[in-house]
Amino acid sequence: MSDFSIAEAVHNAFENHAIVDIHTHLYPASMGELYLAGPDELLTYHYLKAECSRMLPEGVAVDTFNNMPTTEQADMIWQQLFVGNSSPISEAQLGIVTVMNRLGLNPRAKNLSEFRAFHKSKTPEEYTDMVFENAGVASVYMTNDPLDATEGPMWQQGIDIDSRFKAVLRLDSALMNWPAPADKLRAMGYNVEDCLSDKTFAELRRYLTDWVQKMDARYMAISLPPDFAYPSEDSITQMMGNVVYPTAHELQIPSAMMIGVTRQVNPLLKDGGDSLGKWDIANLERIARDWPDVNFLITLLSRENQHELCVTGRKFPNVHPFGCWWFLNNPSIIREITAERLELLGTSFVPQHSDARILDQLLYKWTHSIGVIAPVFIDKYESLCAAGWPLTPADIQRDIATMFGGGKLLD
Ligand code: FIX
Ligand code: ZN
Repeated sequence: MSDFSIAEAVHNAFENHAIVDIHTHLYPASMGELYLAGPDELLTYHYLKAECSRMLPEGVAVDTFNNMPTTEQADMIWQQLFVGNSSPISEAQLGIVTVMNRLGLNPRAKNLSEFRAFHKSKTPEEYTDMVFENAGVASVYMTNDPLDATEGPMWQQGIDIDSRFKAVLRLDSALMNWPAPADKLRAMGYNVEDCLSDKTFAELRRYLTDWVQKMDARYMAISLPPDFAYPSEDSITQMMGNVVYPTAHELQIPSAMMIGVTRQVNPLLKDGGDSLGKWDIANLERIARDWPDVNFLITLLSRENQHELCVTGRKFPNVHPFGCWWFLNNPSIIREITAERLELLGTSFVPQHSDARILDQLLYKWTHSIGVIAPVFIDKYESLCAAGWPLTPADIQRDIATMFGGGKLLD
């Protein structure tokens, strides 16, 4: 047995450590319309839009609701999912309640006027400082896309980025559904061809290299469908094998693959219309084997892929599981995934990322995750002591700081 309270030491370790959040869709205030915060953006998060699409007032059609102006949509979501006649008990609904409580607001308010007034009372910079401080977050990794019509010009013109926001080069828009992206890339000066030629691959490698350097991107990321196969003649596989993995190897930065998303299964729900599927993890075995010097950050969207991802991590040291992504970011599943990862991988993984899109979400996504993850760590440390290991609070602080500080690959 230990001569100190393990539970207290674990809670202190989280209290004393400011989190590095390695995957989000957050942007600093300097990025203008990309910076999203406050009640209207929070309430119209696509998780809540999807849930409200199931509980609309009589006579309101799903596509009518999903096409409403943001403020009107936020008011309807507030009435249907919070004021209405059922408890806000889903994870996304609970999240809003947590955010409002942490901001000192009344979650049973009849409307959003108090929250809107509170949000308006602070500048974006003040709001950012308050949320980072209150959430215990040190830094967040963004999702950056040079081909995005709003974001691309910001980088071209030069922009000041708050040092708490780290860049990540996102590749979906440049590599998926080839040759759809070709015109945009040519307009940026990359002489790609519509066919998958060596010239196209070379120009795309130049695009990746240029933009990793321009953004000081810490890794490259792409989301891939459950039928992504390697090897294969599919264009996306050709892109990964001839462009992404060689560039990751040359620049010595991780390649993050987020696999299992089926985009727009219901387009009526817009950004809430994506779903999931199970991936054949034998593809990862082949990728990791073919590219032993590339570090792969991997998060999979299907619960059924999680145990085999842990086993694949045991077989390939360059496979780095991270986070409980999207439909897995729910307490019952976070608990299960974290336990099996500790049992199979020890501390060699990154337990969680927030995937936050709206700044205020940091206030609930981390509170809820740590509330579930901490007891799993407490249980494992108690087993370690029972096995006879003379554990110290410093050991626990070190482990938490590493695993929630970006892991071995990121800082
Ligand atoms: O591909 C991604 O980065 C996903 O996380 C998003 O597309 C998704 O909408 C999301 O934010 C899930 O939490
Ligand atoms: Zn994401």
